[in-house]
Amino acid sequence: MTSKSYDISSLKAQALQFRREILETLETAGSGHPGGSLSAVEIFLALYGVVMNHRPSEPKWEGRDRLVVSKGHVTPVVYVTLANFGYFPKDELKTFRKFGSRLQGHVHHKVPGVEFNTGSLGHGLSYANGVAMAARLKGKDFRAYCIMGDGEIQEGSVWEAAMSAAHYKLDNVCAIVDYNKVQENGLISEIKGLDPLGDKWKSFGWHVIDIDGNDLVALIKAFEEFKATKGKPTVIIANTLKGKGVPFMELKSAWHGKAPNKEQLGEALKVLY
Ligand SMILES: Cc1ncc(C[n+]2csc(CCOP(=O)(O)OP(=O)(O)O)c2C)c(N)n1
Ligand SMILES: [Mg+2]
Repeated sequence: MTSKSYDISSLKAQALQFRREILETLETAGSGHPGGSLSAVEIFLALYGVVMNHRPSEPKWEGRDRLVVSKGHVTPVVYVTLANFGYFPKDELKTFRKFGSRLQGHVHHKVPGVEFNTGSLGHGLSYANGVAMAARLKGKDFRAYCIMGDGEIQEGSVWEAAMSAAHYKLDNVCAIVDYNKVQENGLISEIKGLDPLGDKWKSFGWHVIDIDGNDLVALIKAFEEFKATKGKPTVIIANTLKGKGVPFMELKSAWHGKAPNKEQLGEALKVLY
């Protein structure tokens, strides 16, 4: 099935609203990961709003496309997205990371809409491969999407999975690298550079699409190209900005895993774009 029709100005307004809610959720919790959540807002919005086949009222519907959030620490963007699409009440976001809440710091399958527990980086793509193989074996047309961080793909297990997907010609797998240029403790380019990243994936047998990953139209087009690509898996290298939308958080590893306090939240909401 092709993507749903969409209105770009309402999607952009929704992206801004997601960013606001991510920041508020983090401030209420007092901990969590803003940087890699803010960079990935458009990726999540494109997938849930336009690209994926899914039914919020029936999260386990067999025909659904599966999204594996391999960088499992970005629960603020995952839960804000799922709540906005009706997987659970929005009010529940206030319980994020609180004792007894199902909304914990890393994604968990007990939350409606979450496919697979992650948190230990480097495992999601193997799982997505399994989902894609299951679709093939069952003769179903659902697809597997897997979002990974740029720091995450320094893990060797990612490249083992990349080899497998190409070997089995899993054209129903789409990996998305949130190339936000920053990992936990600094810049990717200074810690362990990835470039030429597209060439690496290409040499592993993947179809490569390199785009501005904060551009909703570019993302939606890229996902269409994935759906039309046969005989090999697709990777979308989504060039984003860690902390996107809050200038004082942008490209700052200090905001990888730190919640804004009340004052910082107020400031962030004032300058948010
Ligand atoms: C196997 C493993 N090693 C280390 C960590 C700790 N850790 C959590 S997030 C993170 C940085 C990930 O960076 P990146 O993939 O670039 O994520 P993003 O920038 O999207 O937040 C690290 C090292 C982990 N969760 N799992
Ligand atoms: Mg990163």
